[in-house]
Amino acid sequence: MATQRTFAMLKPGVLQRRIVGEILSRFEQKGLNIVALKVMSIPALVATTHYAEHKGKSFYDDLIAYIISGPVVAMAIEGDDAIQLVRRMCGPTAVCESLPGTIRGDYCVHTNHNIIHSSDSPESAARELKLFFHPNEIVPWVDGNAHWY
Ligand code: FUP
Repeated sequence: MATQRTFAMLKPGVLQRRIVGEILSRFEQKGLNIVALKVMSIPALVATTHYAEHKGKSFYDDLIAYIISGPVVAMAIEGDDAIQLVRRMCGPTAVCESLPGTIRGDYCVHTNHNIIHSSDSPESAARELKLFFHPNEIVPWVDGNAHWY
């Protein structure tokens, strides 16, 4: 197991639904460390950079419009194998494939509003953390109970 840092983002609507705390609790209870956290409106340039791989796809314009339509909660999460672990906790992109017990499986029914993003590889994590956070906004910390999880 290697300690990794990943990027995750609660999408527009999560703040309004007042379920931010519930979702953050899942990461805390799992034993992962939240090392950066902020509420922000995504600038259009950041949105198009973040989702550049989808440019030209049928859902792209709606995706950009949605992601800049309201505030998001951006975070950096650290822990052993954090990138794959957080992806698994989120569930698959298509909500109909997201099992109960996953965040997408428990909190949404529409794939285009699938409430959370998380990085899918070490390369994506590095790129996305740099896009959303200034280095001094990421504050690693040590959990004295880490060996119990
Ligand atoms: P993910 O890595 O799980 O966030 O998924 P993708 O990068 O493939 O997709 C990014 C976002 O585009 C999804 F979260 C939702 C949206 N999307 C659609 O609306 N329709 C699709 O068919 C695929 C993705």
